[in-house]
Amino acid sequence: MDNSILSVIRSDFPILQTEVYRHPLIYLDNAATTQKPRCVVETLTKSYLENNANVHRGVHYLSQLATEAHEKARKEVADFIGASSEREIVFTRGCTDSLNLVASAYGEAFLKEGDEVIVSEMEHHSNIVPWQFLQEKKGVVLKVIPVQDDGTLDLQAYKALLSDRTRIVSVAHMSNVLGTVNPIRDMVALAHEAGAVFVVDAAQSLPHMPIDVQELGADFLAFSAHKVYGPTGVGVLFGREELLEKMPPYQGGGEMIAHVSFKRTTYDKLPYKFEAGTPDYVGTVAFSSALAYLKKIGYENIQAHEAELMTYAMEQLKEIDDLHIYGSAPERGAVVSFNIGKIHHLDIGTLLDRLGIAVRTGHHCAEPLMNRFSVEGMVRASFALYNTKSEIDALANGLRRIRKMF
Ligand code: C6P
Repeated sequence: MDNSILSVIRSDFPILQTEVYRHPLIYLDNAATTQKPRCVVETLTKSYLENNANVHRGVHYLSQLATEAHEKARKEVADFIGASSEREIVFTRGCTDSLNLVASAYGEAFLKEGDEVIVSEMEHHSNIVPWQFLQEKKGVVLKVIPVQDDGTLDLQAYKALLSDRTRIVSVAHMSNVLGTVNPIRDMVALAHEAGAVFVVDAAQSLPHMPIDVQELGADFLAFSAHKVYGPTGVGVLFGREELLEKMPPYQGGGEMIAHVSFKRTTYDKLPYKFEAGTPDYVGTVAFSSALAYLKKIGYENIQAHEAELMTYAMEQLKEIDDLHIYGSAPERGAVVSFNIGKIHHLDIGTLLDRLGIAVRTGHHCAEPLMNRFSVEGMVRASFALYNTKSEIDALANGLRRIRKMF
């Protein structure tokens, strides 16, 4: 990306001007959460200052304004990911909540003892633990696609795991640790041949690549707004209408009902059946600002810029003695995890922080993957559309200094 364009983009993110211990902030923890452009924060503020009323409840002016904005945001999300209609977009609290919704509601209704769920060894805990609940409650069998040394999934093993007992396959589109982008379309086709439904965890992919749920063939797809330049507290579950229609509600309360009586309660239509309680209608509208911002920049520009950053980062990191990068998948997003010799990942993260460089350290909520690579933790640098090559230089210089200290 041209430097002048990049500096305009950076000026949209006021937080990037922060100083940390007298160093300019270098924010390389984007896989945990991205920073927010000014337009998103302004939408949040404007909604609270000018447009705040509970949605779907009031006949009054403000409630109608808020409802219209919230439902428009839903339509924009549907269009953004190629859903057939707004009825397929359930607003949740985040990707974790979305995955729990599928596991709980679909699992509760359609899975029984001995049925099989397939996940992969590179999953985030959010795509493991909800399925383990079903293991405990219902005797569902959890099967795991192994990760190979290069950080790709073993697709032969995947094929062998599929059986006529497979009911669900739930896999990350992109690993939050290795950056590996999985061949979801092919994996979906195989799952469908076996008669299973496919859940895509798109928490890490949507910030970096356009997603079309029809093209992927996904039955369900989950993500968080806060990783896509949007606010915290908002997530999305896309679900094919016919599946959502068949599923029982996830939680009970206001919003999700048609009629309540002590004799019999009936539920609202899609997607409200799955949205008990007051939704974060301010957050959803701010999320639609984030999506508009992404569209304005254009995924093609984001992808080109991030690919350039990744190539540069790999070149720089490979120059550092004893630095080991985990995974080398040919298809990978803007995330790189590594260790340096025997230096503890936490020490590296803490020392980088003193230089103003924010990275994540630890198990990255992917303990099985850490076990796979026989480590307790890793250091992770993850990039976004506003990062620069000079920030990568600062990271590499910082790492060289740290290596010398031990
Ligand atoms: N990963 C990371 O630093 P929530 O916390 O609900 O917004 O997203 C959960 C989640 C699900 N799947 C994947 C692949 C993820 O990476 C995450 C969140 C962050 O890697 C925070 S742990």
